[in-house]
Amino acid sequence: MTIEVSAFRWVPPFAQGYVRDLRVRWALEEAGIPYHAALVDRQMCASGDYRQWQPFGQVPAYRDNGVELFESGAIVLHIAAKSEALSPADEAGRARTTAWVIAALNSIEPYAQILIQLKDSRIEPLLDARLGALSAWLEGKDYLEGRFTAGDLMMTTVLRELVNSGTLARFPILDAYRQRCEARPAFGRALEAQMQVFRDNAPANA
Ligand SMILES: N[C@@H](CCC(=O)N[C@@H](CS)C(=O)NCC(=O)O)C(=O)O
Repeated sequence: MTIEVSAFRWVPPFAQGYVRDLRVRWALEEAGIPYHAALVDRQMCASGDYRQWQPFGQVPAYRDNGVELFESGAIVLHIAAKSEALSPADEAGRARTTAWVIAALNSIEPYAQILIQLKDSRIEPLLDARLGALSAWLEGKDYLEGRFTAGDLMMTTVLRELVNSGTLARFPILDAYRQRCEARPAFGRALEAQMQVFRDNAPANA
């Protein structure tokens, strides 16, 4: 079967280009694996059927021949296990890739989300400390581990959420890293695929 990835049929402009199916689309594009976007709306996400696929009623959810999954990090790691475009094949390299995917989701994203969603500036010193440490790690490197991996993919999707607030501009090494990763053709194809869905399904009054 063709891999299926759930994605919103439409979201307001501020969220377009940031919905987390982008992570999965990008991973599949890097791996050169075709997929089908299963478009959903809020009502469908609330249904019992969809919650059997994604227990929180969110996107993305994923299915292939053998596996049904939710959580973008788990999905991206699953795809990375299929493709050396996303992870070295050796055990040590795979483990480092996993560590950076989790670092993006667990050590950076929660702080970024508090700033973005709750607009709580009390988080700024904590977020800045994490971004400063990441910047020190990346100094003189193109990628987190010397080559592009799923860890860079996930980290980029987290960092790009900090552009509009001006936060990332204060960390030039991170901003240059984000732009380097976003310049990858696979990212461009993934972003365009998400945006095309929103253009095709824009409500008349949007
Ligand atoms: N931890 C989840 C988060 C997924 C998530 O937040 N999805 C958003 C879109 S970017 C969503 O579906 N929001 C609607 C909702 O939470 O009801 C993942 O990484 O897959």
